[in-house]
Amino acid sequence: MAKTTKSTRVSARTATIHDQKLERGEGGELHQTAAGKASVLTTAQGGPVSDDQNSLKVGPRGPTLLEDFHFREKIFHFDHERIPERVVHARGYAAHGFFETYKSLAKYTKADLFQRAGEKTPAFVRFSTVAGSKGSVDLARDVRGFAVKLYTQEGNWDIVGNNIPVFFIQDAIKFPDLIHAVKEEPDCAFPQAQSAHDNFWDFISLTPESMHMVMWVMSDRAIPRSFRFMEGFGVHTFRLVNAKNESTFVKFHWKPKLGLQSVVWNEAVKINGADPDFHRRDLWTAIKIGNFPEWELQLQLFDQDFADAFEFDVLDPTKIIPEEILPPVPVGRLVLDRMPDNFFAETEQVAFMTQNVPPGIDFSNDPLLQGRNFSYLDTQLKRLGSPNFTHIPINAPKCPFAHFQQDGHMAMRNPIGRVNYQPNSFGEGPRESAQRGFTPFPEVVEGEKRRLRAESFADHYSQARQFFISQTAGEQSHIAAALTFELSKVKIPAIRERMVSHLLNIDETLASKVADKLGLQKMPKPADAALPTRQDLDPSPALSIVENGPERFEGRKLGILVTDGSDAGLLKALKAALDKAGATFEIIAPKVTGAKASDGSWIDADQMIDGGPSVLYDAVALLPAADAMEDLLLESSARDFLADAFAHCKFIGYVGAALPLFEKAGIASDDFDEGCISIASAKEAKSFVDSLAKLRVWEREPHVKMP
Ligand code: HDD
Repeated sequence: MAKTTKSTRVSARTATIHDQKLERGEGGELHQTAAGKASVLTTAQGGPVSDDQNSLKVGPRGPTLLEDFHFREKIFHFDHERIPERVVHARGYAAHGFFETYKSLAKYTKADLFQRAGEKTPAFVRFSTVAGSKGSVDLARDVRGFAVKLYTQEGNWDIVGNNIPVFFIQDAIKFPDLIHAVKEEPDCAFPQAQSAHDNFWDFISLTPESMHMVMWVMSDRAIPRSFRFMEGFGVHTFRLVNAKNESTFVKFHWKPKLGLQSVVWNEAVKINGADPDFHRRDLWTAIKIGNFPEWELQLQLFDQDFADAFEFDVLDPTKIIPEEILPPVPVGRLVLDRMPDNFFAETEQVAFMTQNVPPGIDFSNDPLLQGRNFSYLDTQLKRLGSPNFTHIPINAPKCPFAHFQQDGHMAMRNPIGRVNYQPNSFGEGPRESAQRGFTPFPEVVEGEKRRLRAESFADHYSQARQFFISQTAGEQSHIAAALTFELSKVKIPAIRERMVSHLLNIDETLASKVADKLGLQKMPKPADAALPTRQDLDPSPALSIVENGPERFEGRKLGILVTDGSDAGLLKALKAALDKAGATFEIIAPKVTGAKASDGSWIDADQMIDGGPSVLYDAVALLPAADAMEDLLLESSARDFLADAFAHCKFIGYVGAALPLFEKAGIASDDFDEGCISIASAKEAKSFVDSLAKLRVWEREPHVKMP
């Protein structure tokens, strides 16, 4: 007996090192100390645990005993840690914040959150990609989900939108087909998080209604630089309903305060390798350092007369109302200022549902929206496993609530007392309120019960063309390149040709470019169209990313490459200018510990050159010392750092000593343009930072021939 006790103690000591602990020093650095005081580890039942390193065995070498309830509870719980990932939008990242109303909208809606200027409503927002699994990469070419939960005083309101204002299909009954087609092919189970494969383009090329959305998805909108720099859209037409029961149609738009920005495809591919968590790290870091992302809620408001006169059906989710025709009105701002304490508890378990609307917000008859209103409730039951998913704190309303729903798996709160029904004559429990309760807008509807698509939904190409002609020349070339890339991954030539036949109905030059790049022997006939493409729709500048960029470099990040001997004064000036612009930076050095500056001070590095390629930054500055160049020129990652920054049309600040690196990167002095800026003094460092607001030197693009 004594022998067993002794061996158990010995193995506990050898299995793990208990007496070490990392603590923060005065400068915030972590270093190792002896263990501090910790609370006592318990089982889920609250029982204190004596040994969490060794299962209960007979003798030191087993067998293990079934009576070890702590071991069994621990493993049982681990075995059940996973829940089904979302069938779409599985990969997501969320943050808490608030929505602040600018001024009362009582004229249009009785929704409580819009009644008082300055009213703050708690918010939780989840951004996502659509096609990939939970563990896929952030920079997939894909739509981004933009789901907003507002905890209003009259119940939760979910605006479950995307960063694109239209959708692939007009009727929810097609959603399973669309998603089956875009996800991994079912026999081989690849490609992951990519639309570049036969099944997707087969479905799309057989679904002309998707053409407008295809233009958006092939544009740089599908590879945003950050969640913080993208728009969000409610997509459908909804209704606002006021206290007099009058209805106004509405479309919801979230406009990022810091302007729009995307990356280029070649960059996206490299970011996915260098930092698959690029978007979530960006949001996490921005919020942690107090750069709270902000969007303005803007509404497109219109009445039935406008809807009747507008050239497309406002119930068709493949159409927009151009902002130049119906300017959106700012009504409030959304600020994200806190990360969830735990990813699973909040980001994973949050349940968004289009049917969550407070009194004063109502649906339209958009057939996609009507179908979504069924799907979201259903999917939460599957995913979260119980009708009591509203008991999970992230899903619970923050306003008072009372109902008689009871029991079921994992019930956290049941009605208290005898009465669990109404009406009752005990005078207990909640009752309906005709004044406060949700009442649908009393729209009169009639018609034959049939499976039909409205004639007014039949034009599939005019707005696709309008989107295309609203882009800058560079943006148009990105769309052509994206289509070519995607279709080059399609193995069946007939599918490629079918797609080109649709492009012919959108823009002939675009179709020719894609056909040429794909090596099509002869041009197919244009696809049959129910209606001819309208050539008279004006371009809408609001649809271009480049035209809607930021005014400053604010919220962006400069990558600064240093070596031993880098000019300390220049670095200081650069940092000060960035700080003033509201921008951040990372230091990249040959060694991750950092480098010794010209004045002997130490420069802490954030990244080693291999770990900090220039694709992770919005612009770069090269501050190497002449003495360090011989070694730096041997580093292929230093060469790539510059070559990529140049090819991706980024601004490059440099000191004279860095010039040999340009040569090594294949950039001749003749290639230098307005984006290659010498920074020899503090003054020049400041003007370099001022020029960064433009973000990219697109004029360079035709010369670097990016794909
Ligand atoms: Fe959906 C999730 C956005 C059409 C069925 N959808 C989901 C999410 C977003 C959207 C942002 C993720 C929410 C989160 O972060 O948890 N979906 C859209 C938009 C659509 C759209 C903007 C078109 C305008 N969706 C759509 C249709 C259906 C669904 C037509 C089904 C008929 N969507 C779902 C779903 C999901 C979902 C299966 C998966 C996980 C979830 O709901 O909670 O119910």
